[in-house]
Amino acid sequence: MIIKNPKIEISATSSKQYPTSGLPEIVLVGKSNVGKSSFINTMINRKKLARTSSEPGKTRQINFYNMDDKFYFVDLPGYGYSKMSKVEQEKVNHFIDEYLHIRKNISLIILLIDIRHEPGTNDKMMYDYIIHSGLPFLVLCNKADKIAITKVQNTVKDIQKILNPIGDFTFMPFSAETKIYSDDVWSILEKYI
Ligand SMILES: Nc1nc2c(ncn2[C@@H]2O[C@H](COP(=O)(O)OP(=O)(O)OP(=O)(O)O)[C@@H](O)[C@H]2O)c(=O)[nH]1
Ligand SMILES: [Mg+2]
Repeated sequence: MIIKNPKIEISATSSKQYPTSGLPEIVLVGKSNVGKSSFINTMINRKKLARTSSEPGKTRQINFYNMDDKFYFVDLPGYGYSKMSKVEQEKVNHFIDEYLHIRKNISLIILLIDIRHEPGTNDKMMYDYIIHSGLPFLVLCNKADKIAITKVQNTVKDIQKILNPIGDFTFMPFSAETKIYSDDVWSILEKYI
């Protein structure tokens, strides 16, 4: 899919500011620094629409990116940034929970996991939360460019075995850096728009 005019609609700091247009929302979740904001930029071929940083904890608001008035990419703050104070982390977690809990127009959740590491406690909690929500989701193992291409498929399988031993959900590799898997991901996303 080609997005002609992607734009930030609102950087929400409270649920009162969520858009009211009713468009479907594809939401990015994952730990801090895993590449949620980069994912959005890569999918739409823009370098800087969503703010990224090598320092974790960049995204503190809930950013709604309007994609040609067809759907939103929703960029959530990351969880598990160890240098953030406990109080600040609690605030972020509450903000994430609130969005996932009350928002009715979520059409797909994309959970990003770093392909280089086993899913951590926070990832497992988020995965369980998503399963219990009953919402459609997709797991992307990001930063695939950081490991040998010959190891990518097996590493994705290993991550899936930890989170989803039965293997009945979709886990795929991704690289926001090289874009090699973005066509495969678009063909899935199109079903939810
Ligand atoms: N090599 C590589 N680097 C990546 C990839 N995706 C993201 N990065 C880098 O990882 C860092 C964090 O990316 P962000 O997109 O800001 O991560 P985020 O999940 O939005 O982080 P928070 O907003 O802190 O939650 C940046 O330096 C990106 O350039 C990838 O697929 N490959
Ligand atoms: Mg971000």
